[in-house]
Amino acid sequence: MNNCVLLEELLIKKSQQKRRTSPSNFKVRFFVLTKSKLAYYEHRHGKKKTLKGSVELSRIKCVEIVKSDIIIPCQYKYPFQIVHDSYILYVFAPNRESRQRWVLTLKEGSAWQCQALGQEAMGRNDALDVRKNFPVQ
Ligand code: 4IP
Repeated sequence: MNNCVLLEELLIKKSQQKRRTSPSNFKVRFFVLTKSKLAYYEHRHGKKKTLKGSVELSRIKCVEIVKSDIIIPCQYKYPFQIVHDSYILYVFAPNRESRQRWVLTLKEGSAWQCQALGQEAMGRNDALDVRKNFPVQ
C-alpha cells in the first residue's frame, strides 16, 4: 500500500551539498513519490534506473514553492524546496502545473506520514521561517 506510486516525473535537482566540499550542480533525475518516500533515480533510456537518493516523507519538515528573481541556471524553471533532516533539496519542475502537483502531493503525503507515526505535521510557520532563512539562490 505504502509503495503505490502517487507521482513520477523527470525533474531537475540541485546537489544538496551535504559536505563542505560537495559541488554545486544540477542533475536530471526521475522522481518517484510514494506514500512513504520520495526517491530519485538516474534514468537512461533502455537501461535500468539507478537509485541516487531518497527521503522518507516522515523526515520532511517543509515543502514550498521557491520564488526567485535571479536567472535559474538549469533548463527547468519552476523551483520548489523540500526541507528534510538538516538539508534542503531544491527541485525544478518543467512548468507551473507540475510544480503545483508535486508541492501539494508532497505536503499531503508528509502530513499523512506524520499522522500515521504520531508526529506533529509540518506547520505553516515552518514554511515561512524556512523561506526567510533560506532565500533562493
Ligand atoms: C553529486 O555531484 C551529485 O550532484 C549528487 O546528486 C549529489 O547528491 C552530491 O551532493 C553531489 O556531490 P557529482 O555527481 O559531481 O559527484 P545525485 O545523487 O542526484 O547524483 P545529493 O545528496 O544531492 O543526492 P552531496 O552533497 O551528497 O555530495
